[in-house]
Amino acid sequence: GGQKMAAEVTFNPNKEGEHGDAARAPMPGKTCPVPHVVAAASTAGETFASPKTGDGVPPVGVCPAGDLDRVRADGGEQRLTTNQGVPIADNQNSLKVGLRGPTALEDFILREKITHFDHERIPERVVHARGSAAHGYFESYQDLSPITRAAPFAAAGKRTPVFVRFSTVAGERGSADTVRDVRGFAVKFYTDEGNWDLVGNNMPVFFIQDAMKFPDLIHSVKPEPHHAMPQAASAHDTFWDFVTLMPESTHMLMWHMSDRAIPRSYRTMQGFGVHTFRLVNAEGASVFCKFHWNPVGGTHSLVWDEAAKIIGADPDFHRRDLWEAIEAGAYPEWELGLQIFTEEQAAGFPFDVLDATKIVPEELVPVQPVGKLILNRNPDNFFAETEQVAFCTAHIVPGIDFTNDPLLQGRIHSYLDTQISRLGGVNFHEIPINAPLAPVHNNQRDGMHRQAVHRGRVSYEPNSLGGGCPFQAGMAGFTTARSQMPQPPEDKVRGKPELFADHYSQARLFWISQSPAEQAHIVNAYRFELTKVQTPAIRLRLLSMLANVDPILAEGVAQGLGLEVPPPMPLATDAPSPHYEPSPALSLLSRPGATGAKGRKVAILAGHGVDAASLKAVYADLLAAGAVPRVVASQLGQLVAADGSRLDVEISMEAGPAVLYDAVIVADGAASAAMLAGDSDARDFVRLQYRHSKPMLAIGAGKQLLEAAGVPPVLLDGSPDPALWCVSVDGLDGGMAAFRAALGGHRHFQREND
Ligand code: HDE
Repeated sequence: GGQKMAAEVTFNPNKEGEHGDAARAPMPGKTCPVPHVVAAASTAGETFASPKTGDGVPPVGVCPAGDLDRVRADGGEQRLTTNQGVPIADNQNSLKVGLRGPTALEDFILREKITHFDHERIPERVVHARGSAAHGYFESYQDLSPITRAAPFAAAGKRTPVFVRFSTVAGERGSADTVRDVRGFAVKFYTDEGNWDLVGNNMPVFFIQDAMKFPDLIHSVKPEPHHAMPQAASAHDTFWDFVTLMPESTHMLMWHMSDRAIPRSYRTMQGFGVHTFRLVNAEGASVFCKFHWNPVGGTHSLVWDEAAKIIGADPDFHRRDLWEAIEAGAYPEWELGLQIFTEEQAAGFPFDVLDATKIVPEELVPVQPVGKLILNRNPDNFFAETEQVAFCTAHIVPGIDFTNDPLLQGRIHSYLDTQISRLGGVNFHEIPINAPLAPVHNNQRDGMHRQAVHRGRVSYEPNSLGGGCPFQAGMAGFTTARSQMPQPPEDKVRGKPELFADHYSQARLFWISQSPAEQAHIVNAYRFELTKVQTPAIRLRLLSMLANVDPILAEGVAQGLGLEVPPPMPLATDAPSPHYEPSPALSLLSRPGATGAKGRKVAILAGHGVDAASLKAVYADLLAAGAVPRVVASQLGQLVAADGSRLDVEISMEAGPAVLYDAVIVADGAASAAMLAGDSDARDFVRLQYRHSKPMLAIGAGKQLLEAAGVPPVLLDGSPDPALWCVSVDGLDGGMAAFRAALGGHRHFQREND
């Protein structure tokens, strides 16, 4: 055994030439053998293949965003050079005057390397700094040309390459994924007529109504400026001070306190364009439109205790989930839905469609599915693609147009502007991930880092020396939609339309549309956040806001804070507030998803003496269902099963704690169960699975662990737990069928009693 191990360990063969006189003559360029992935693909990888994380090698010849081969760099089987292509003999030692002497200033190799390193970082995004992205495509279900001439919708089955970046908002680039926050959902369509960026969020409304307030909002949520705390959290005084002084944020706060703010995965959250946009057809006729992305896997979230623990267990939880799903071929999918309505219809709504704190309820305007989004390729390089991608709301294509939403109007300016400092100048559109597939021809010239080499002497228009080229596209080009309603002339004014003053009726609509479990989570989230707030007056102000939403909500939060509900905050309008019926579409439970157990992670807890046959059977069963089983034990190595066979442990409970799995199975085997029952890690594991309302299955003796952990088989009211099964090996088939069904569904919150 020892000998076999030693043979597999690789050592650095260059080390021997680094010391003393041997260092005067460079070694003849020995290299370690390039890892086996070379054989598997034509490009050599720098990482070792792993079935869990992928081999890091781009799939050869698949590049939906056009041919990036000209910019792909790969050092496999190449010699080391400087940035000028000069071969480097020794990458270990700086150039010294004698072995113990000072380093020479002329060591341009050292200086080039260190200088480049010193400038490796670029400014992170001021918001949405933490993100993960993937390539894929959008496929239109039908020809939508009667309503829009936008290229992606030109024909049924038409595919448009996309690059999609998901993000949190408040945290810095290195912050954790599962914090309570809004998630960005930004889609770049590389269309035939240029790039279209739909820069949305996973919630359909926003905190503020006017771009003027955005810097204030973000300053309030970011770490407080004197001590730079807390990181990636809204649970602090400045945020709640600001939003409770801005009653227009009430509706968005309901979403922000809901489970939407702690998604299970990027794959299981909706996306929204938020603003009302316009769709324009070739005749110039336009309709209003709201964009919805609905995940095929359904809408699933974490619970707060779990999300908080995942921050420690795996701060990259969402990034890893997205990466692994794509590497495993379980491509995330969303359906694009449109809510389409006319200006005349909009004029009759009880809210203003230019107000980004309002939704258009699906009962009022149904969501029509028009296509699907599939993410099927991970980036080759995080920095080059995910970090350098520049989304801009100003990037629209013929067939899409803005509305006068004052939040959107401000964004049109902000996104292009911010790239100039973040990406170092006005030529960020030439960075490969940002470059459109459609050709670019204009008379813009020069600027920092210009890549294009423009030919000829003409860089103006009109010109005769260049034959008048590039020429105006005329009707084939981008034109702005005309309003279909007469627009009276108006004075310049700083203000808002009257309907913007209704701050509460849609917050109430959201509240009354939630299931009891979701309502309880909202109350608990407010309680948590406001407990972290240190200023009592801010807590009271929040309660006075909630008193305008719903008495049960206000009372629940007040109780949690040990306060009485104060009188409601004065309303900003005397107009009677519109009445809404509950909208089932607003509950996460309305979308269980169509992908079942696929991609769900299952821990199989086992110890020495495990029953190997039943463990292997459930493992195979889960794999066949597309789930991701893992044998989890006290430590790595092999388990000696009851029948004397050996089983590999895949991860320990220390490295793979309960919060990282969607469900747990406790394996059979008397000795195994006794070992687990005596292990406090194992007891904690099943307690947390229980507390987080996840499916649990104990096979045979495995039940002993649940008993030792005090996990009850019945609910408080005495009824059987709907997602906990103790089965004998004989009853395993039935137990697994029930377990698999539960795995694909929503959590069983009946267990929760706060
Ligand atoms: Fe953004 N936002 N935002 N935002 N936003 C940025 O642009 C801004 C807003 C959203 O993955 C910045 O490139 C203003 C709403 C996403 O790269 C910046 C206002 C929505 C992303 C900016 C808003 C969003 C950003 C920072 C109010 C949902 C990440 C870096 C007027 C519809 C995109 C950057 C990515 C990023 C400004 C409000 C979504 C500073 C001024 C509403 C998904 O330009």
